[in-house]
Amino acid sequence: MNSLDLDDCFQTALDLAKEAGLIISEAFKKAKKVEEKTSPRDLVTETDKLIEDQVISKLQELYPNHKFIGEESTAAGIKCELTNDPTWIIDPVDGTLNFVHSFPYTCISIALWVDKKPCLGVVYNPVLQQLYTARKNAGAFLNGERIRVSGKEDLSRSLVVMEMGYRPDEKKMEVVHRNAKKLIERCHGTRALGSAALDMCLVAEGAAEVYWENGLHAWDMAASVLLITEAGGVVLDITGGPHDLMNRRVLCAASPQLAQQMVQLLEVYDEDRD
Ligand code: LIP
Repeated sequence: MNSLDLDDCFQTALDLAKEAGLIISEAFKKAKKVEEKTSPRDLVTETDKLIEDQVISKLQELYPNHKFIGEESTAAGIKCELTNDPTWIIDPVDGTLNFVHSFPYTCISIALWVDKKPCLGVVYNPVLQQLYTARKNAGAFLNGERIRVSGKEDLSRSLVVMEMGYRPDEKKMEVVHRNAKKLIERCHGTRALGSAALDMCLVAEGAAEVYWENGLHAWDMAASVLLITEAGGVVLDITGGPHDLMNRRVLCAASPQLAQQMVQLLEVYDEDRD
C-alpha cells in the first residue's frame, strides 16, 4: 500500500526538490567543478552528482520496491529502463550549462511514473523561486496558483520555444536549421531558456504556445509533460503520434490545432533511445 500512497510520494518529491533547491542556490554564483560528458557543451558538475545521489538514496530508503532513472546514474552506466513499476525519473540539475554560467534558468525535475504513465511531477527553479507541481487529474500549479495553457490555435500568433542545441552531426544540424527557418518565418517569435523542463513550464503557464525538441532525454521531460497535460495542453511525438518518453523527442502545444500545424512543418531525425 505505502509504495503507491501518492499523497506521501508527492510530499516526498516536494521536500526533496526544496532540499535540492537550497544546494543549487548555495552553489549558483560560486566557481564550479565541471566535467565534460559527451561534448564540451554536455557538462556535469559536482552539484548534479551530489543532488542525484541524495535524492535517489532518500527515495530508495522510503520506497525500496520502486525503480529509478537518473541523468547521472545513466551517465555512470546504470541501465535506463521504464517498466510498469513505480519509477522515479530525476534530473538533478536541468540546464546544467546555464548553472555553470550562473544563467538563472536551472532547476531540479522529479517525476513519478506508474504503468509507464506520469502520476506526479515537480519542477523547481530555486534561483527564480518557481515551484511547478502537477498530479494526475488534479491540475498544474505554479507556486500554488493554478496554471493553464493559453489555448492559442494560430502559429502566426504563437511564441515557439525551441532549443537549437549543437549536434556534432552535420546531417542533424541541417535538419535543425531547416526546422528553425520554417518556424522563424511562420511564428510570432522564438524563445529558448536552455532547460527543457523550464521551457515546457512556459507552455503550461500560458507564457508560450509551443515547445519541441529532438534529442533530449527522459529525465528532461518526465515531470513537465504532466504539467502541460494537466494545464490543458497537448503532448505528442514530433511525428504526431503518441508521446514516447524514451525516444528522445517531444512536441508540446497549447491546442490540438497548433500541434497539427507543427507536425506538418517539422522534420525529425532519429536518436538512440534512452
Ligand atoms: C539539457 C536540456 C536542453 C537540451 C540540452 C540538455 P541538461 O539538459 O534541458 O533542453 O537542449 O542538450 O539536454 O543536460 O542541462 O540536464
